Amino acid sequence: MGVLNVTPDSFSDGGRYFDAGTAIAHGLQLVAEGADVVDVGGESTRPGARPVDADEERRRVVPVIAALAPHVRVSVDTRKVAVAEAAVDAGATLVNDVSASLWPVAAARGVGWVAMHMQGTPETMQVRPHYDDVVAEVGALLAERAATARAAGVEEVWVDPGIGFGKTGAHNLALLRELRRLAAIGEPLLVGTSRKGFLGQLTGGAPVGDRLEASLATAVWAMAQGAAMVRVHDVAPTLQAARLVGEDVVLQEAS
Ligand code: HH2
Repeated sequence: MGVLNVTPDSFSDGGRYFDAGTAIAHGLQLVAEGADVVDVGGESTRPGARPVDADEERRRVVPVIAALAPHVRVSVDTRKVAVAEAAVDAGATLVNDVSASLWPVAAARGVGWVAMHMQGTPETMQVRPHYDDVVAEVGALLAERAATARAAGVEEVWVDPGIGFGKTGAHNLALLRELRRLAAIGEPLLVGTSRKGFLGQLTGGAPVGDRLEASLATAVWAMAQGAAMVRVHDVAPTLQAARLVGEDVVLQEAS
């Protein structure tokens, strides 16, 4: 899943693809690099981000989704019913929902749904994240939401631990270490580590533009631990790294 942020303020690429034409061109580039899904978002959910008005968010994402949908599967990264509905009308077939609350839209429109775990809201989620057992608590919430969505008639449900969403570095690492427990929920697992802050902490303070290696390592780790999809900014390098590890053929040829 390639990330396409049509925002002025996303943490790693804010402002780069804010113009619709530039965003569409970048989306097509992600497709050329091999993305199976392009995830279009019009509201940053980085720590401390201010919510965006629904009309403004819709205005940002709809033209981009409409232009990309004939070329690739498009997901919409939103927390808002109105935006999700407009995105589906424009051609999106997957609702990527960091609030894990929009399953009724997916059920009503017959599209897929990603339930992502977040503690709190982006504005305050990193203030003092707390869990007694982060893996158990995240897993329980995701399992409960997935079951609710299935009961409501959603036929395609993904679960995502929400790396960095109300989690300390230690929480993120515990979740990554035990992804297999989340895969055992029985729904396909999506994981997003790309360029995130905890990778900066782990690499001795690498700035956001210097986290490719850490992003690749964690993406490959996630796939090896059962993730069915990873959400990344750098599609071509991720695909190359994934193929190297995933295809026995390549390793056999090299040995
Ligand atoms: N991470 C971000 C946004 N959406 N969706 C899912 N399912 N999983 C994630 O880990 C996830 C997500 C944050 O990354 P980004 O979109 O690059 O930044 P911003 O929120 O600042 O736009």
